[in-house]
Amino acid sequence: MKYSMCLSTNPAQFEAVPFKGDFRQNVQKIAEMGFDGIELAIRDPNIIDQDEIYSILEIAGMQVPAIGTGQAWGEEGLSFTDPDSKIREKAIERVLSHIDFAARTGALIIIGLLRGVVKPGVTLIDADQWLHEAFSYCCKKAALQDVCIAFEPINRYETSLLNSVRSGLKFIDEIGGENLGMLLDTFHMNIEEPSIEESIRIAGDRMFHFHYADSNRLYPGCGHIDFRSILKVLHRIDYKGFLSGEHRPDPEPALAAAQGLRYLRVLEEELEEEVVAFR
Ligand code: LER
Ligand code: MN
Repeated sequence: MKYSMCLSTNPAQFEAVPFKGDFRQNVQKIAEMGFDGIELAIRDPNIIDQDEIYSILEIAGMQVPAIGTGQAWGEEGLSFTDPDSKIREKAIERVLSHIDFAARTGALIIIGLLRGVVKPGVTLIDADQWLHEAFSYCCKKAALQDVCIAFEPINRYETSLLNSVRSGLKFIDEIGGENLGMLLDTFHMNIEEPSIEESIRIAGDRMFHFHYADSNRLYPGCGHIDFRSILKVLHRIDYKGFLSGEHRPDPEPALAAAQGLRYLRVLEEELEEEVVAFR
């Protein structure tokens, strides 16, 4: 499997991004740990030096599998389902402003928290319509530059819209388009799915990206999620994307990232040995 680690280009309140702060130094650290890539969390592509970021990543030999957009919700309250049409428009514009840099880095664009929540006074019918319109529009624009979008089901405590993998799959089927797929996150699936393995199987090749964290959102091995059986299913469905670490930075970012990566790689080695022994 290919592994990446989440890194924010700007300060952010969201706790499950292990790396924030000095960008160059963090890229260096993540590369030295043996990750294959870096998932960037970018609040606003217009406030970062895209050329500098691109060159730091290129020099470090780090691929960029995905760009997270959730900080526009977390830091600025932008969303596709806000009752204020200006806020909805701003949220759509923000996604469109990610497309050029995503195309340049070969990254897909994650839309998770940016869907928003059903706010008081808004009907589910309205929220659903706004969501469909926003996704259809963003996906069409992204397709013009061969950029993919990954929709992330998020647990019920963070949003009232589209919590389960099944509801997410139905949603992306309604929108349609080759460039729209799913992002599955073990932390959310542990809360919402009857069986994480079965949900991964159902998503199959519609799964474009994957977030890992344990049940307590610490690095893998700290909670009760069965990563061995998850890795088995990922191998079985021949998942070719990245597994991206989106977990809390405890006890310390570099230690957490390195331990999580090591835990998953050891499990993969053990599974490989099992296959060899079985032959
Ligand atoms: C939020 O909990 C999350 O998992 C992020 O990936 C959302 O964009
Ligand atoms: Mn996630």
